[in-house]
Amino acid sequence: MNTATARAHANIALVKYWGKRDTALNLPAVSSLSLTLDRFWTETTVTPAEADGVYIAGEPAAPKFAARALSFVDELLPGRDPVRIDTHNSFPTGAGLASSASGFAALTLAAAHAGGLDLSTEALSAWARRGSGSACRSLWGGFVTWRKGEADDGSDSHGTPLAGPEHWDLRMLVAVVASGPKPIGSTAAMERTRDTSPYYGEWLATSEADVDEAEAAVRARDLPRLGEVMESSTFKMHATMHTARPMVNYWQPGTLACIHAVHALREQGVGAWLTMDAGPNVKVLCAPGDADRVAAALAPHVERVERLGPGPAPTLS
Ligand code: 2P0
Repeated sequence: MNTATARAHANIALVKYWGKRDTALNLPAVSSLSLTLDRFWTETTVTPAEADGVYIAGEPAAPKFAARALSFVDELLPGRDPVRIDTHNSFPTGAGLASSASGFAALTLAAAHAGGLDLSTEALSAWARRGSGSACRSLWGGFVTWRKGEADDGSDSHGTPLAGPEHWDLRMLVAVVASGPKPIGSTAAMERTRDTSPYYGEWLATSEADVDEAEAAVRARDLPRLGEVMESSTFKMHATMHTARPMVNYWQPGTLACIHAVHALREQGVGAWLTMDAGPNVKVLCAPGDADRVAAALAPHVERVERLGPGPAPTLS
C-alpha cells in the first residue's frame, strides 16, 4: 500500500438516473447524462495505517459512514492492509448537493492508486458506481453519459465522456431552498417508485430517447434543446415519485416559488431551465450572460444561490 490523494468534482444530472435494475451493484434502470461542476469537489487521501479509520475534515466519521467507505475499499482491494481515509468537501453539506458522487469517485481513485491497481477510467467508473450510482459520472470533467448497460456484472454500466468542460461555458445556479435532512433517502425512494408508481413504466420507456436528445444538444451547444429535455426529464422523474404510494415528495414551498420564477424568466425571453434532484433545491441552467438576472430572480425565495460552471476531471497526487 502507498499513500494516494484524489480530488473529484460533484456532478448534476441533466437527464436523470432514477431506478435500479440491481440494487446490490447499483445497476440503473435508465441511462443518464450529467455536467461535472467546477467549485464543488471532494478530496480524499488513503494511507497505510496501524488500524482502519475514517475522518471527515479531521474528525472521526460517524460509524455508518465509516463502515460504508471501508467495506467499499474491502471489495476494491480484497485482503488489503489497514488504511486511514481522510476526506473533506469544498462545499458545506448544507449546500444541498449530494456529496456521494464526488465522494465515491475520489475514494475509488485514491484507494485504487494506493492499492496499486492499474484500471482504465471506465473500470474505475464502474467501481465508483457500486459506491453510489451517480459517482460513476464524476470520473470525467464536463459532460458525461452513463449508459445503463446490459451485463449482469455491471461491467458495461459506467460513465463515458461526451465533451470536456471547455466545450461549452454554461452556468448552473443552485438555489438552496432548504439544507436539512431528506424525508427519505434516494435508494429507498427509487425502490418505492419502482414498486408502486403507475408511471414508472413510462419513465423507463422514454428515458433513453431523452439521453440521446441531450447528447445531440450538447454536441450542437443548443441550450434551448438541452434545457427542454432536462426539464422534461426532471418533471417525469418527480411525477413517478409523486404518484408512488405513499407519495415521495421532496418539494417545499420555496421549490415551487423557484419553478415559477424560472418560468416567468422564460416568458420574458431569458434562456433559463431548471432541474431538481432528491431534495427541495432547484438548479437552473443558463448562459453566463444571464446568470445575474437568474440569480436575482431566485434570491428572494431561497437561503442562497450558488453559481457553478463546468468542472474538470478528477486529479491524483
Ligand atoms: C441523478 N440522483 O441522476 C439522480 C437524480 C437523484 C435524482 O443519483 O442509491 O446517491 O447511491 O445509486 O447516486 C442520487 O442518488 O444514489 C441520484 P445511489 P445516488 O443524479
